[in-house]
Amino acid sequence: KMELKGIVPALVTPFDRDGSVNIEELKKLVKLLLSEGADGFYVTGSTGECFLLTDEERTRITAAVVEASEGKVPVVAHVGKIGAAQAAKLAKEAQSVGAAAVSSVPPFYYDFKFDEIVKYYEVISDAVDLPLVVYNFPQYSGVSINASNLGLIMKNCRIGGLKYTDANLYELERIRMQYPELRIMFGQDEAFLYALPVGVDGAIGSTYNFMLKKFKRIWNAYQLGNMQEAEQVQHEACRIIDKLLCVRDITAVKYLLGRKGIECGSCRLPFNPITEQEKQLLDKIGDLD
Ligand code: HMN
Repeated sequence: KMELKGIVPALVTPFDRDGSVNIEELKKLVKLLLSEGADGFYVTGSTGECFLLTDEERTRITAAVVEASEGKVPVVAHVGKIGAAQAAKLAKEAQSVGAAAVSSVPPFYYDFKFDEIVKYYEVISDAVDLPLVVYNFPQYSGVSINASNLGLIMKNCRIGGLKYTDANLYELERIRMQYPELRIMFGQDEAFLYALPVGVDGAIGSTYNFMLKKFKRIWNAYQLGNMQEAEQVQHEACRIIDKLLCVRDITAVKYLLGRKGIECGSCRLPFNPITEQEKQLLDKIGDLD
Protein backbone atom coordinates (compact mmCIF):
# COMPACT_ATOMS: atom_id res chain seq x y z
CA LYS A 1 0.00 0.00 0.00
CA MET A 2 2.78 2.43 0.87
CA GLU A 3 4.71 1.66 -2.28
CA LEU A 4 6.01 4.65 -4.23
CA LYS A 5 4.70 4.33 -7.77
CA GLY A 6 2.20 5.84 -10.19
CA ILE A 7 1.39 9.52 -10.45
CA VAL A 8 2.45 11.57 -7.46
CA PRO A 9 1.69 15.30 -7.32
CA ALA A 10 4.55 17.48 -6.06
CA LEU A 11 2.23 19.61 -3.96
CA VAL A 12 2.25 23.39 -4.07
CA THR A 13 2.20 25.21 -0.75
CA PRO A 14 -0.89 27.44 -0.56
CA PHE A 15 -0.43 30.75 1.25
CA ASP A 16 -2.94 33.11 2.86
CA ARG A 17 -3.20 36.74 1.89
CA ASP A 18 -0.85 37.56 4.76
CA GLY A 19 1.69 35.06 3.43
CA SER A 20 1.30 32.33 6.04
CA VAL A 21 0.83 28.68 5.07
CA ASN A 22 -2.82 27.92 4.37
CA ILE A 23 -3.28 24.46 5.84
CA GLU A 24 -7.02 24.38 5.12
CA GLU A 25 -6.53 24.85 1.38
CA LEU A 26 -3.66 22.38 1.40
CA LYS A 27 -5.88 19.72 2.94
CA LYS A 28 -8.62 20.52 0.42
CA LEU A 29 -6.12 20.02 -2.38
CA VAL A 30 -5.03 16.66 -0.94
CA LYS A 31 -8.64 15.45 -0.71
CA LEU A 32 -9.36 16.59 -4.27
CA LEU A 33 -6.27 14.84 -5.62
CA LEU A 34 -7.06 11.64 -3.70
CA SER A 35 -10.50 11.65 -5.33
CA GLU A 36 -8.78 12.03 -8.71
CA GLY A 37 -6.54 9.04 -8.09
CA ALA A 38 -3.26 10.46 -6.72
CA ASP A 39 -0.88 7.60 -5.92
CA GLY A 40 1.06 9.54 -3.30
CA PHE A 41 2.21 13.02 -2.39
CA TYR A 42 5.58 14.71 -2.58
CA VAL A 43 5.64 17.61 -0.12
CA THR A 44 7.85 20.66 0.30
CA GLY A 45 9.77 19.92 -2.87
CA SER A 46 10.75 22.47 -5.50
CA THR A 47 7.10 23.02 -6.32
CA GLY A 48 6.30 23.41 -2.62
CA GLU A 49 8.78 26.30 -2.38
CA CYS A 50 10.88 24.35 0.10
CA PHE A 51 13.74 26.79 0.42
CA LEU A 52 11.34 29.65 1.12
CA LEU A 53 9.76 27.86 4.09
CA THR A 54 10.87 27.63 7.69
CA ASP A 55 11.63 24.21 9.20
CA GLU A 56 8.56 24.53 11.39
CA GLU A 57 6.39 25.19 8.33
CA ARG A 58 7.90 22.26 6.44
CA THR A 59 7.11 19.80 9.20
CA ARG A 60 3.64 21.27 9.73
CA ILE A 61 2.92 20.85 6.00
CA THR A 62 4.10 17.24 6.02
CA ALA A 63 1.94 16.52 9.08
CA ALA A 64 -1.12 18.08 7.46
CA VAL A 65 -0.70 16.11 4.24
CA VAL A 66 -0.18 12.84 6.15
CA GLU A 67 -3.33 13.55 8.12
CA ALA A 68 -5.43 14.49 5.08
CA SER A 69 -4.29 11.46 3.10
CA GLU A 70 -5.47 9.13 5.90
CA GLY A 71 -2.81 6.50 5.28
CA LYS A 72 -4.21 5.75 1.84
CA VAL A 73 -1.07 6.71 -0.10
CA PRO A 74 2.57 7.37 0.80
CA VAL A 75 3.70 10.89 1.64
CA VAL A 76 7.29 11.68 0.71
CA ALA A 77 8.80 14.66 2.53
CA HIS A 78 11.54 16.60 0.82
CA VAL A 79 13.94 17.53 3.62
CA GLY A 80 16.71 19.10 1.58
CA LYS A 81 18.87 21.86 3.09
CA ILE A 82 22.48 22.73 2.48
CA GLY A 83 23.57 21.46 5.89
CA ALA A 84 23.55 17.72 6.57
CA ALA A 85 22.61 18.04 10.24
CA GLN A 86 19.76 20.42 9.43
CA ALA A 87 18.41 18.10 6.77
CA ALA A 88 18.71 15.17 9.19
CA LYS A 89 16.72 17.11 11.79
CA LEU A 90 13.96 17.76 9.25
CA ALA A 91 14.03 14.09 8.26
CA LYS A 92 13.51 13.03 11.88
CA GLU A 93 10.60 15.41 12.18
CA ALA A 94 9.09 14.10 8.95
CA GLN A 95 9.38 10.59 10.32
CA SER A 96 7.73 11.57 13.58
CA VAL A 97 4.70 13.04 11.79
CA GLY A 98 4.21 9.95 9.63
CA ALA A 99 6.01 10.47 6.31
CA ALA A 100 6.57 7.22 4.40
CA ALA A 101 9.90 8.33 2.97
CA VAL A 102 12.25 11.29 2.95
CA SER A 103 13.89 12.83 -0.07
CA SER A 104 16.52 15.43 -0.83
CA VAL A 105 18.25 17.30 -3.59
CA PRO A 106 22.02 17.25 -3.20
CA PRO A 107 23.49 20.11 -1.14
CA PHE A 108 24.11 23.04 -3.44
CA TYR A 109 25.82 26.46 -3.52
CA TYR A 110 29.35 25.59 -2.31
CA ASP A 111 30.17 23.38 -5.26
CA PHE A 112 30.44 20.43 -2.87
CA LYS A 113 32.59 17.52 -3.98
CA PHE A 114 30.83 14.27 -4.68
CA ASP A 115 32.20 12.53 -1.56
CA GLU A 116 30.72 15.41 0.46
CA ILE A 117 27.38 14.89 -1.27
CA VAL A 118 27.55 11.17 -0.49
CA LYS A 119 28.24 12.02 3.18
CA TYR A 120 25.25 14.39 3.20
CA TYR A 121 22.92 11.59 2.10
CA GLU A 122 24.43 9.17 4.63
CA VAL A 123 23.82 11.60 7.49
CA ILE A 124 20.16 11.91 6.50
CA SER A 125 19.71 8.19 5.98
CA ASP A 126 21.35 7.36 9.33
CA ALA A 127 19.02 9.76 11.15
CA VAL A 128 15.81 7.92 10.23
CA ASP A 129 14.36 4.47 9.63
CA LEU A 130 12.67 5.67 6.46
CA PRO A 131 13.72 5.01 2.89
CA LEU A 132 15.52 7.86 1.16
CA VAL A 133 14.52 9.09 -2.28
CA VAL A 134 17.48 10.75 -3.96
CA TYR A 135 16.39 13.75 -5.99
CA ASN A 136 18.33 14.40 -9.17
CA PHE A 137 17.68 17.86 -10.55
CA PRO A 138 20.88 19.06 -12.26
CA GLN A 139 19.30 22.17 -13.77
CA TYR A 140 18.67 23.73 -10.34
CA SER A 141 21.13 21.93 -8.07
CA GLY A 142 24.12 22.11 -10.37
CA VAL A 143 24.93 18.47 -9.56
CA SER A 144 24.26 15.56 -11.86
CA ILE A 145 23.46 12.24 -10.25
CA ASN A 146 23.96 9.62 -12.92
CA ALA A 147 24.66 5.96 -13.61
CA SER A 148 28.32 6.41 -12.71
CA ASN A 149 27.97 8.11 -9.34
CA LEU A 150 24.57 6.98 -8.02
CA GLY A 151 26.14 3.77 -6.70
CA LEU A 152 28.31 5.78 -4.31
CA ILE A 153 25.16 7.15 -2.64
CA MET A 154 23.37 3.83 -2.71
CA LYS A 155 26.24 1.98 -1.00
CA ASN A 156 25.58 3.18 2.54
CA CYS A 157 22.04 4.55 2.42
CA ARG A 158 18.62 2.94 2.72
CA ILE A 159 17.57 3.92 -0.78
CA GLY A 160 13.85 4.11 -1.46
CA GLY A 161 14.19 5.41 -4.98
CA LEU A 162 15.39 8.06 -7.34
CA LYS A 163 13.44 11.08 -8.46
CA TYR A 164 14.85 11.86 -11.87
CA THR A 165 14.13 15.40 -13.06
CA ASP A 166 16.18 15.72 -16.21
CA ALA A 167 15.56 15.50 -19.94
CA ASN A 168 18.41 13.05 -20.55
CA LEU A 169 16.56 9.80 -21.21
CA TYR A 170 19.74 8.03 -22.31
CA GLU A 171 21.21 8.52 -18.83
CA LEU A 172 17.92 7.40 -17.34
CA GLU A 173 18.10 4.23 -19.44
CA ARG A 174 21.64 3.60 -18.19
CA ILE A 175 20.47 3.95 -14.58
CA ARG A 176 17.54 1.62 -15.23
CA MET A 177 19.79 -1.05 -16.75
CA GLN A 178 22.33 -0.76 -13.98
CA TYR A 179 19.76 -0.88 -11.16
CA PRO A 180 16.81 -3.00 -12.29
CA GLU A 181 15.34 -3.02 -8.77
CA LEU A 182 15.60 0.73 -8.15
CA ARG A 183 12.37 2.65 -7.89
CA ILE A 184 12.58 5.51 -10.36
CA MET A 185 10.11 8.39 -10.41
CA PHE A 186 10.35 10.69 -13.41
CA GLY A 187 10.16 14.46 -12.88
CA GLN A 188 9.56 16.08 -16.26
CA ASP A 189 5.85 16.09 -16.86
CA GLU A 190 6.24 17.29 -20.47
CA ALA A 191 8.14 14.08 -21.30
CA PHE A 192 6.20 11.70 -19.04
CA LEU A 193 5.01 9.31 -21.76
CA TYR A 194 8.46 9.08 -23.31
CA ALA A 195 10.00 7.99 -20.01
CA LEU A 196 7.58 5.11 -19.57
CA PRO A 197 9.28 2.73 -22.05
CA VAL A 198 12.54 3.27 -20.17
CA GLY A 199 10.86 1.51 -17.29
CA VAL A 200 10.16 4.21 -14.72
CA ASP A 201 7.83 3.28 -11.86
CA GLY A 202 5.91 6.52 -11.99
CA ALA A 203 6.31 10.26 -11.88
CA ILE A 204 6.43 13.13 -9.42
CA GLY A 205 5.57 16.56 -10.79
CA SER A 206 4.01 19.95 -10.39
CA THR A 207 1.37 19.73 -13.13
CA TYR A 208 -0.26 16.72 -11.42
CA ASN A 209 -1.65 19.28 -8.95
CA PHE A 210 -4.14 20.45 -11.57
CA MET A 211 -4.16 17.95 -14.44
CA LEU A 212 -3.74 14.65 -12.67
CA LYS A 213 -6.60 13.10 -14.61
CA LYS A 214 -4.85 13.64 -17.94
CA PHE A 215 -1.72 11.89 -16.71
CA LYS A 216 -3.70 9.03 -15.18
CA ARG A 217 -5.23 8.60 -18.64
CA ILE A 218 -1.80 8.57 -20.30
CA TRP A 219 -0.54 6.03 -17.77
CA ASN A 220 -3.55 3.75 -18.12
CA ALA A 221 -3.60 3.98 -21.92
CA TYR A 222 0.10 3.15 -22.03
CA GLN A 223 -0.33 0.12 -19.74
CA LEU A 224 -3.11 -1.13 -22.04
CA GLY A 225 -0.91 -0.64 -25.10
CA ASN A 226 -3.16 2.10 -26.43
CA MET A 227 -0.35 4.32 -27.67
CA GLN A 228 -2.50 6.53 -29.86
CA GLU A 229 -4.60 7.69 -26.96
CA ALA A 230 -1.55 8.02 -24.71
CA GLU A 231 0.20 10.22 -27.27
CA GLN A 232 -2.85 12.35 -27.87
CA VAL A 233 -3.30 13.16 -24.19
CA GLN A 234 0.43 13.79 -23.73
CA HIS A 235 0.26 16.33 -26.57
CA GLU A 236 -2.73 18.00 -24.90
CA ALA A 237 -0.76 18.21 -21.67
CA CYS A 238 2.29 19.59 -23.46
CA ARG A 239 0.29 22.40 -25.05
CA ILE A 240 -0.85 23.38 -21.55
CA ILE A 241 2.73 23.15 -20.25
CA ASP A 242 3.86 25.46 -23.12
CA LYS A 243 1.71 28.18 -21.58
CA LEU A 244 2.75 27.28 -18.04
CA LEU A 245 6.39 27.78 -18.89
CA CYS A 246 5.70 31.22 -20.40
CA VAL A 247 4.73 32.16 -16.87
CA ARG A 248 6.63 29.93 -14.40
CA ASP A 249 5.47 26.49 -13.45
CA ILE A 250 4.76 27.08 -9.74
CA THR A 251 3.07 30.46 -10.26
CA ALA A 252 0.92 29.06 -13.06
CA VAL A 253 -0.01 25.88 -11.17
CA LYS A 254 -1.14 27.95 -8.21
CA TYR A 255 -3.24 30.22 -10.41
CA LEU A 256 -4.86 27.35 -12.32
CA LEU A 257 -5.81 25.58 -9.09
CA GLY A 258 -8.11 28.54 -8.48
CA ARG A 259 -10.33 27.07 -11.20
CA LYS A 260 -10.69 23.95 -9.09
CA GLY A 261 -11.67 25.94 -6.05
CA ILE A 262 -8.28 25.81 -4.34
CA GLU A 263 -6.95 29.25 -3.40
CA CYS A 264 -3.16 29.06 -3.32
CA GLY A 265 -2.19 32.72 -3.15
CA SER A 266 1.13 33.95 -4.56
CA CYS A 267 4.55 32.42 -4.35
CA ARG A 268 6.86 33.83 -1.71
CA LEU A 269 9.29 36.61 -2.51
CA PRO A 270 11.53 36.97 -4.37
CA PHE A 271 9.19 35.17 -6.80
CA ASN A 272 7.19 37.78 -8.71
CA PRO A 273 3.43 37.83 -8.27
CA ILE A 274 1.45 36.79 -11.33
CA THR A 275 0.65 39.61 -13.78
CA GLU A 276 -2.68 40.35 -15.49
CA GLN A 277 -1.10 39.45 -18.82
CA GLU A 278 -0.01 36.07 -17.49
CA LYS A 279 -3.48 35.43 -16.10
CA GLN A 280 -4.96 36.16 -19.53
CA LEU A 281 -2.60 33.67 -21.14
CA LEU A 282 -3.51 30.97 -18.62
CA ASP A 283 -7.22 31.74 -18.95
CA LYS A 284 -6.94 30.61 -22.58
CA ILE A 285 -6.21 27.05 -21.42
CA GLY A 286 -9.23 24.83 -21.99
CA ASP A 287 -10.43 21.85 -19.97
CA LEU A 288 -7.90 20.79 -17.34
CA ASP A 289 -9.30 17.29 -17.01
C1 HMN B 1 9.21 19.07 -7.07
O1 HMN B 1 10.23 18.80 -6.47
O2 HMN B 1 8.37 19.80 -6.60
C2 HMN B 1 9.02 18.59 -8.43
O3 HMN B 1 8.61 17.33 -8.58
C3 HMN B 1 9.53 19.32 -9.52
C4 HMN B 1 9.05 18.80 -10.86
O4 HMN B 1 9.95 17.84 -11.34
C5 HMN B 1 8.88 19.95 -11.82
N1 HMN B 1 10.10 20.46 -12.29
C6 HMN B 1 10.53 21.66 -11.95
O5 HMN B 1 10.04 22.31 -11.07
C7 HMN B 1 11.66 22.21 -12.76
C8 HMN B 1 8.09 19.53 -13.02
O6 HMN B 1 6.87 19.03 -12.61
C9 HMN B 1 7.85 20.74 -13.95
O7 HMN B 1 7.21 21.76 -13.25
C10 HMN B 1 7.00 20.34 -15.14
O8 HMN B 1 7.59 19.26 -15.79
C11 HMN B 1 6.81 21.51 -16.11
O9 HMN B 1 8.06 21.85 -16.67
